[in-house]
Amino acid sequence: MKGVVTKSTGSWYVVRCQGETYECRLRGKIRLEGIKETNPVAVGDYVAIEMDEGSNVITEILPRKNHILRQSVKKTGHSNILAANIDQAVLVATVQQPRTSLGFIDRFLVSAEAFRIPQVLIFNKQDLLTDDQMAMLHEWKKKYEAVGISVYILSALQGNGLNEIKNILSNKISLVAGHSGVGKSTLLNQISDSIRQSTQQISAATEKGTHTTTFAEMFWIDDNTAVIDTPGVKEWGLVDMSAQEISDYFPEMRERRLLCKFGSKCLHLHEPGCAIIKAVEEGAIWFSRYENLINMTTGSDNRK
Ligand SMILES: Nc1nc2c(ncn2[C@@H]2O[C@H](COP(=O)(O)OP(=O)(O)OP(=O)(O)O)[C@@H](O)[C@H]2O)c(=O)[nH]1
Ligand SMILES: [Mg+2]
Ligand SMILES: [Zn+2]
Repeated sequence: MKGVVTKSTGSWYVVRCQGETYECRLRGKIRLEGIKETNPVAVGDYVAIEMDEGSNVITEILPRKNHILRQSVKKTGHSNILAANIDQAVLVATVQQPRTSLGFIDRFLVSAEAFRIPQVLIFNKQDLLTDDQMAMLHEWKKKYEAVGISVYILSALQGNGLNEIKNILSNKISLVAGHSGVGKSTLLNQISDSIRQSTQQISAATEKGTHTTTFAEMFWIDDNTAVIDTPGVKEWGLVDMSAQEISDYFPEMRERRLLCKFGSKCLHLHEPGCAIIKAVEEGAIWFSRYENLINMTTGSDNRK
Protein backbone atom coordinates (compact mmCIF):
# COMPACT_ATOMS: atom_id res chain seq x y z
CA MET A 1 0.00 0.00 0.00
CA LYS A 2 1.10 3.56 -0.68
CA GLY A 3 0.41 6.46 1.65
CA VAL A 4 1.62 9.77 3.01
CA VAL A 5 3.54 10.24 6.28
CA THR A 6 1.46 12.51 8.52
CA LYS A 7 3.53 12.28 11.70
CA SER A 8 7.12 11.47 12.41
CA THR A 9 8.60 10.97 15.85
CA GLY A 10 11.94 9.71 14.60
CA SER A 11 11.26 6.17 15.81
CA TRP A 12 7.70 5.62 14.56
CA TYR A 13 5.52 7.20 11.95
CA VAL A 14 1.86 7.67 11.14
CA VAL A 15 0.99 6.93 7.52
CA ARG A 16 -2.35 7.84 5.94
CA CYS A 17 -3.56 5.44 3.25
CA GLN A 18 -6.99 5.85 1.64
CA GLY A 19 -8.38 7.80 4.59
CA GLU A 20 -7.12 5.30 7.22
CA THR A 21 -4.09 5.87 9.43
CA TYR A 22 -1.43 3.30 10.30
CA GLU A 23 1.35 3.43 12.87
CA CYS A 24 4.52 2.20 11.20
CA ARG A 25 8.19 1.62 11.84
CA LEU A 26 11.01 1.80 9.35
CA ARG A 27 12.27 -1.45 7.90
CA GLY A 28 15.99 -1.79 8.52
CA LYS A 29 18.03 1.14 7.37
CA ILE A 30 16.42 3.08 4.57
CA ARG A 31 18.94 5.65 3.41
CA LEU A 32 18.47 8.35 0.89
CA GLU A 33 21.27 8.98 -1.56
CA GLY A 34 23.36 12.09 -1.12
CA ILE A 35 22.44 14.32 1.77
CA LYS A 36 23.07 13.21 5.34
CA GLU A 37 19.84 13.74 7.20
CA THR A 38 18.97 13.28 10.81
CA ASN A 39 15.53 12.05 9.69
CA PRO A 40 15.41 10.02 6.49
CA VAL A 41 11.59 9.93 6.48
CA ALA A 42 9.77 13.24 6.84
CA VAL A 43 6.16 14.33 7.13
CA GLY A 44 4.80 14.66 3.60
CA ASP A 45 6.86 11.78 2.25
CA TYR A 46 5.00 9.28 0.11
CA VAL A 47 5.91 5.77 1.23
CA ALA A 48 5.08 2.13 0.61
CA ILE A 49 4.01 0.15 3.69
CA GLU A 50 3.59 -3.55 4.40
CA MET A 51 2.33 -5.70 7.22
CA ASP A 52 5.26 -7.61 8.65
CA GLU A 53 4.70 -10.11 11.49
CA GLY A 54 1.72 -8.21 12.82
CA SER A 55 3.21 -4.73 12.64
CA ASN A 56 3.34 -2.16 9.87
CA VAL A 57 6.63 -1.22 8.29
CA ILE A 58 7.69 1.43 5.80
CA THR A 59 9.53 -0.40 3.04
CA GLU A 60 10.17 2.35 0.53
CA ILE A 61 10.27 6.14 0.28
CA LEU A 62 8.96 7.36 -3.06
CA PRO A 63 10.84 10.14 -4.88
CA ARG A 64 10.29 13.64 -3.48
CA LYS A 65 9.25 16.67 -5.50
CA ASN A 66 10.85 18.97 -2.93
CA HIS A 67 11.69 19.35 0.75
CA ILE A 68 12.45 22.07 3.26
CA LEU A 69 15.83 21.48 4.78
CA ARG A 70 17.90 23.25 7.39
CA GLN A 71 21.25 22.61 8.96
CA SER A 72 20.93 20.51 12.08
CA VAL A 73 22.01 22.33 15.21
CA LYS A 74 22.71 19.21 17.22
CA LYS A 75 24.71 17.18 14.73
CA THR A 76 27.15 19.17 12.61
CA GLY A 77 27.30 18.13 8.98
CA HIS A 78 23.77 16.79 9.19
CA SER A 79 20.62 18.41 7.98
CA ASN A 80 17.05 18.17 9.17
CA ILE A 81 14.06 17.92 6.85
CA LEU A 82 11.04 19.80 8.14
CA ALA A 83 8.69 18.38 5.52
CA ALA A 84 8.60 16.98 2.00
CA ASN A 85 6.36 17.43 -1.03
CA ILE A 86 4.84 20.73 -0.02
CA ASP A 87 3.05 23.32 -2.17
CA GLN A 88 3.68 26.30 0.07
CA ALA A 89 6.01 27.29 2.91
CA VAL A 90 4.43 29.47 5.60
CA LEU A 91 6.65 31.22 8.12
CA VAL A 92 4.97 32.54 11.26
CA ALA A 93 7.02 35.43 12.65
CA THR A 94 6.62 37.88 15.51
CA VAL A 95 8.15 41.28 16.25
CA GLN A 96 8.20 40.49 19.96
CA GLN A 97 7.46 37.61 22.33
CA PRO A 98 9.59 36.18 20.76
CA ARG A 99 11.43 38.38 18.24
CA THR A 100 12.01 36.95 14.78
CA SER A 101 14.96 38.57 13.00
CA LEU A 102 14.92 39.56 9.35
CA GLY A 103 18.01 37.36 8.93
CA PHE A 104 16.08 34.30 10.10
CA ILE A 105 13.17 35.22 7.83
CA ASP A 106 15.42 35.59 4.78
CA ARG A 107 17.21 32.29 5.41
CA PHE A 108 13.87 30.52 5.60
CA LEU A 109 12.71 32.21 2.38
CA VAL A 110 15.95 31.26 0.61
CA SER A 111 15.59 27.60 1.69
CA ALA A 112 12.10 27.49 0.16
CA GLU A 113 13.06 29.46 -2.94
CA ALA A 114 15.85 26.96 -3.63
CA PHE A 115 13.05 24.54 -4.58
CA ARG A 116 10.82 27.31 -5.98
CA ILE A 117 8.30 26.62 -3.20
CA PRO A 118 6.01 29.68 -2.88
CA GLN A 119 6.44 31.50 0.42
CA VAL A 120 3.97 33.15 2.77
CA LEU A 121 4.97 35.30 5.70
CA ILE A 122 2.52 35.72 8.59
CA PHE A 123 3.32 38.28 11.25
CA ASN A 124 1.33 37.16 14.28
CA LYS A 125 0.59 38.84 17.63
CA GLN A 126 -0.47 42.11 16.03
CA ASP A 127 -2.35 42.84 19.26
CA LEU A 128 0.95 43.34 21.12
CA LEU A 129 2.32 45.99 18.78
CA THR A 130 2.64 49.75 19.16
CA ASP A 131 1.64 52.07 16.31
CA ASP A 132 5.32 52.51 15.41
CA GLN A 133 5.85 48.76 15.23
CA MET A 134 2.75 48.41 13.05
CA ALA A 135 4.06 51.12 10.72
CA MET A 136 7.37 49.24 10.47
CA LEU A 137 5.55 45.97 9.69
CA HIS A 138 3.57 47.64 6.92
CA GLU A 139 6.87 48.85 5.40
CA TRP A 140 8.29 45.30 5.57
CA LYS A 141 5.11 43.96 4.03
CA LYS A 142 5.46 46.30 1.04
CA LYS A 143 9.09 45.34 0.59
CA TYR A 144 8.49 41.60 0.74
CA GLU A 145 5.43 41.79 -1.49
CA ALA A 146 7.54 43.65 -4.06
CA VAL A 147 9.68 40.50 -4.38
CA GLY A 148 6.71 38.17 -4.69
CA ILE A 149 6.22 36.99 -1.11
CA SER A 150 2.71 37.18 0.35
CA VAL A 151 2.59 38.89 3.75
CA TYR A 152 -0.21 38.90 6.32
CA ILE A 153 -0.34 40.74 9.64
CA LEU A 154 -2.81 39.32 12.16
CA SER A 155 -3.57 38.14 15.65
CA ALA A 156 -4.33 34.44 15.96
CA LEU A 157 -5.46 35.10 19.52
CA GLN A 158 -8.02 37.72 18.57
CA GLY A 159 -8.97 35.85 15.41
CA ASN A 160 -8.78 38.71 12.90
CA GLY A 161 -7.58 38.07 9.36
CA LEU A 162 -8.24 34.34 9.53
CA ASN A 163 -10.51 34.11 6.48
CA GLU A 164 -7.71 35.31 4.25
CA ILE A 165 -5.41 32.68 5.74
CA LYS A 166 -8.01 29.95 5.17
CA ASN A 167 -8.18 31.04 1.54
CA ILE A 168 -4.45 30.92 0.94
CA LEU A 169 -4.20 27.49 2.58
CA SER A 170 -7.06 26.07 0.54
CA ASN A 171 -6.29 23.24 -1.92
CA LYS A 172 -2.62 23.08 -0.97
CA ILE A 173 -0.26 21.25 1.34
CA SER A 174 1.37 23.92 3.49
CA LEU A 175 4.27 23.72 5.88
CA VAL A 176 3.93 26.03 8.90
CA ALA A 177 7.23 26.89 10.58
CA GLY A 178 8.78 29.49 12.89
CA HIS A 179 10.41 30.03 16.27
CA SER A 180 8.87 28.38 19.31
CA GLY A 181 6.09 30.49 20.81
CA VAL A 182 5.18 32.56 17.73
CA GLY A 183 1.71 30.98 17.72
CA LYS A 184 1.84 28.36 14.95
CA SER A 185 -0.39 25.91 16.80
CA THR A 186 -2.70 28.67 18.06
CA LEU A 187 -3.20 29.81 14.47
CA LEU A 188 -3.87 26.30 13.14
CA ASN A 189 -6.36 25.59 15.94
CA GLN A 190 -8.26 28.67 14.75
CA ILE A 191 -8.19 27.56 11.12
CA SER A 192 -9.98 24.24 11.59
CA ASP A 193 -12.07 22.65 14.33
CA SER A 194 -10.40 19.33 13.54
CA ILE A 195 -7.04 20.67 14.74
CA ARG A 196 -6.58 20.65 18.51
CA GLN A 197 -2.89 21.20 19.06
CA SER A 198 -1.58 22.04 22.52
CA THR A 199 -0.39 25.59 22.98
CA GLN A 200 1.55 27.09 25.84
CA GLN A 201 2.57 30.47 27.16
CA ILE A 202 6.07 31.62 26.37
CA SER A 203 8.50 31.98 29.25
CA ALA A 204 8.18 35.32 31.02
CA ALA A 205 11.92 35.34 31.72
CA THR A 206 13.30 34.71 28.25
CA GLU A 207 10.29 35.75 26.13
CA LYS A 208 10.83 32.53 24.22
CA GLY A 209 8.56 29.56 23.56
CA THR A 210 8.87 26.30 25.43
CA HIS A 211 8.75 23.87 22.45
CA THR A 212 5.17 22.85 23.04
CA THR A 213 4.84 21.07 19.69
CA THR A 214 7.48 18.34 19.68
CA PHE A 215 6.80 16.48 16.41
CA ALA A 216 5.88 17.64 12.94
CA GLU A 217 2.35 16.59 12.09
CA MET A 218 0.15 16.94 9.04
CA PHE A 219 -3.55 17.70 9.44
CA TRP A 220 -6.09 17.32 6.63
CA ILE A 221 -8.63 20.13 6.62
CA ASP A 222 -10.49 18.76 3.60
CA ASP A 223 -9.73 16.30 0.79
CA ASN A 224 -7.32 18.69 -0.92
CA THR A 225 -6.05 20.83 1.94
CA ALA A 226 -3.45 19.93 4.52
CA VAL A 227 -1.27 21.87 6.94
CA ILE A 228 1.87 20.69 8.69
CA ASP A 229 2.43 22.04 12.20
CA THR A 230 6.11 21.84 13.17
CA PRO A 231 8.10 22.23 16.38
CA GLY A 232 9.65 25.67 16.84
CA VAL A 233 13.18 26.06 15.50
CA LYS A 234 15.83 28.25 17.11
CA GLU A 235 18.21 28.64 14.21
CA TRP A 236 18.01 28.33 10.48
CA GLY A 237 21.27 27.25 8.84
CA LEU A 238 21.46 26.90 5.06
CA VAL A 239 22.43 23.52 3.63
CA ASP A 240 24.90 22.99 0.80
CA MET A 241 24.58 26.32 -0.97
CA SER A 242 27.47 28.02 -2.69
CA ALA A 243 27.90 31.79 -2.36
CA GLN A 244 27.13 32.23 -6.08
CA GLU A 245 23.97 30.20 -5.81
CA ILE A 246 22.46 32.07 -2.84
CA SER A 247 21.79 35.33 -4.73
CA ASP A 248 19.85 33.27 -7.25
CA TYR A 249 17.37 32.51 -4.46
CA PHE A 250 16.67 36.21 -3.91
CA PRO A 251 14.08 36.82 -6.67
CA GLU A 252 14.96 40.53 -6.90
CA MET A 253 18.63 39.65 -7.53
CA ARG A 254 18.25 36.70 -9.87
CA GLU A 255 18.33 38.65 -13.11
CA ARG A 256 20.22 41.69 -11.90
CA ARG A 257 23.26 39.65 -10.90
CA LEU A 258 23.76 38.63 -14.53
CA LEU A 259 24.68 42.28 -15.20
CA CYS A 260 27.60 42.32 -12.72
CA LYS A 261 30.89 43.09 -14.46
CA PHE A 262 32.49 39.92 -13.10
CA GLY A 263 29.44 37.87 -13.97
CA SER A 264 28.88 34.76 -11.92
CA LYS A 265 32.19 35.31 -10.07
CA CYS A 266 30.83 38.46 -8.42
CA LEU A 267 30.05 38.01 -4.73
CA HIS A 268 28.49 41.52 -4.59
CA LEU A 269 30.82 42.55 -1.76
CA HIS A 270 32.79 45.46 -3.23
CA GLU A 271 33.58 44.37 -6.76
CA PRO A 272 33.59 47.17 -9.35
CA GLY A 273 30.61 47.20 -11.70
CA CYS A 274 28.42 45.17 -9.34
CA ALA A 275 24.80 45.46 -10.45
CA ILE A 276 23.49 44.33 -7.05
CA ILE A 277 25.38 47.02 -5.11
CA LYS A 278 24.21 49.61 -7.63
CA ALA A 279 20.58 48.53 -7.16
CA VAL A 280 20.97 48.76 -3.37
CA GLU A 281 22.40 52.27 -3.70
CA GLU A 282 19.52 53.28 -5.94
CA GLY A 283 17.00 51.85 -3.46
CA ALA A 284 15.78 49.20 -5.91
CA ILE A 285 16.94 46.44 -3.55
CA TRP A 286 16.07 46.67 0.15
CA PHE A 287 19.26 47.08 2.18
CA SER A 288 18.14 44.49 4.73
CA ARG A 289 17.88 41.84 2.01
CA TYR A 290 21.34 42.74 0.71
CA GLU A 291 22.80 42.65 4.23
CA ASN A 292 21.29 39.23 4.85
CA LEU A 293 22.60 37.96 1.52
CA ILE A 294 26.12 39.04 2.49
CA ASN A 295 25.78 37.43 5.93
CA MET A 296 24.74 34.18 4.26
CA THR A 297 27.45 34.18 1.60
CA THR A 298 30.26 35.13 3.98
CA GLY A 299 29.00 32.74 6.63
CA SER A 300 29.01 35.50 9.23
CA ASP A 301 25.36 35.10 10.12
CA ASN A 302 24.58 33.77 13.56
CA ARG A 303 21.53 31.92 12.16
CA LYS A 304 19.13 33.43 14.69
N1 LIG B 1 -0.83 38.15 22.38
C1 LIG B 1 -0.92 37.12 21.54
N2 LIG B 1 -0.53 35.90 21.95
C2 LIG B 1 -0.64 34.88 21.07
C3 LIG B 1 -1.11 35.05 19.75
N3 LIG B 1 -1.07 33.86 19.12
C4 LIG B 1 -0.58 32.98 20.01
N4 LIG B 1 -0.33 33.58 21.19
C5 LIG B 1 0.18 32.96 22.44
O1 LIG B 1 1.53 32.58 22.26
C6 LIG B 1 1.83 31.43 23.06
C7 LIG B 1 2.51 30.36 22.22
O2 LIG B 1 1.61 29.88 21.25
P1 LIG B 1 1.75 28.45 20.55
O3 LIG B 1 0.64 28.37 19.54
O4 LIG B 1 1.89 27.37 21.55
O5 LIG B 1 3.15 28.66 19.78
P2 LIG B 1 3.90 27.66 18.77
O6 LIG B 1 4.47 28.52 17.70
O7 LIG B 1 3.02 26.57 18.35
O8 LIG B 1 5.11 27.12 19.69
P3 LIG B 1 5.91 25.69 19.61
O9 LIG B 1 4.90 24.60 19.51
O10 LIG B 1 6.71 25.66 20.89
O11 LIG B 1 6.80 25.79 18.40
C8 LIG B 1 0.49 30.98 23.66
O12 LIG B 1 0.39 31.46 24.99
C9 LIG B 1 -0.55 31.68 22.77
O13 LIG B 1 -1.75 31.94 23.44
C10 LIG B 1 -1.52 36.37 19.35
O14 LIG B 1 -1.96 36.62 18.23
N5 LIG B 1 -1.38 37.35 20.28
MG1 LIG C 1 3.14 24.52 18.55
ZN1 LIG D 1 27.70 41.75 -8.11
